[in-house]
Amino acid sequence: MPAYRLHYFPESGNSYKLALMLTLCGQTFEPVWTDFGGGITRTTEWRRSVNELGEIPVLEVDGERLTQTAPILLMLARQYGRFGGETEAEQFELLRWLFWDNHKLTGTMATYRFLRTFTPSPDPQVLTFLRKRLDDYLGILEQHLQRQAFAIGERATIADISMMAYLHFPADETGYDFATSHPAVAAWLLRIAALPGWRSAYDLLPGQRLKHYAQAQGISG
Ligand SMILES: N[C@@H](CCC(=O)N[C@@H](CS)C(=O)NCC(=O)O)C(=O)O
Repeated sequence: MPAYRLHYFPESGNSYKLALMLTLCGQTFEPVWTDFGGGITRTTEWRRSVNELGEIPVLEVDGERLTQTAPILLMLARQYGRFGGETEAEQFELLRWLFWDNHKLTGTMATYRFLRTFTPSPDPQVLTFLRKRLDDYLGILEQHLQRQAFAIGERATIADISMMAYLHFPADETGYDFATSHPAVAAWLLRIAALPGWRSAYDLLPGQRLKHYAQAQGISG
């Protein structure tokens, strides 16, 4: 059984992707809380000793440090024979949604939520720009999920785990009430939450949290 150590911070949906995948595959990991808010991932020392890319999460597997959630999810899916593609066509679909998620959906939602919720005075024009792009991506996902239960068909895969991670956070963090704005996305989030062993990010990733500014500022959408 490999020994996993996950370098994370609780608000990191990217960390949650790996924590959830390991959990759904029946694995445990040692949580390594990282002071992202304090700027440690920007230091030369952290980049030299933990991740040259300056990013959380980092998954240590028997002491080997791995980064970038998409290839890690693909590796875990292969190793545990869970949530992967079973044919070449499914594998292609997985990669297609994982790339789209990293580039568009997660890439934009992570930045939007961080600015909106966890920084003291976000630039409204930047928020408006990001929100417009996010509305477009969420619309694309909504249409897709009106046609099928999960990202690549009728069963959950790592594409769903990757895409749902940032969308499952509370509405006062994401700025979206999906049940109202994107009902197919909301129903899909419930289907994923019904998977045996599913747990939320704040349940799986404990420790000191970032300051939540949006509540105090009364930011809505
Ligand atoms: N594509 C990367 C994204 C990782 C990422 O952007 N992580 C965030 C925290 S959740 C980060 O460390 N951002 C630092 C930065 O962008 O400077 C992955 O899937 O692992």
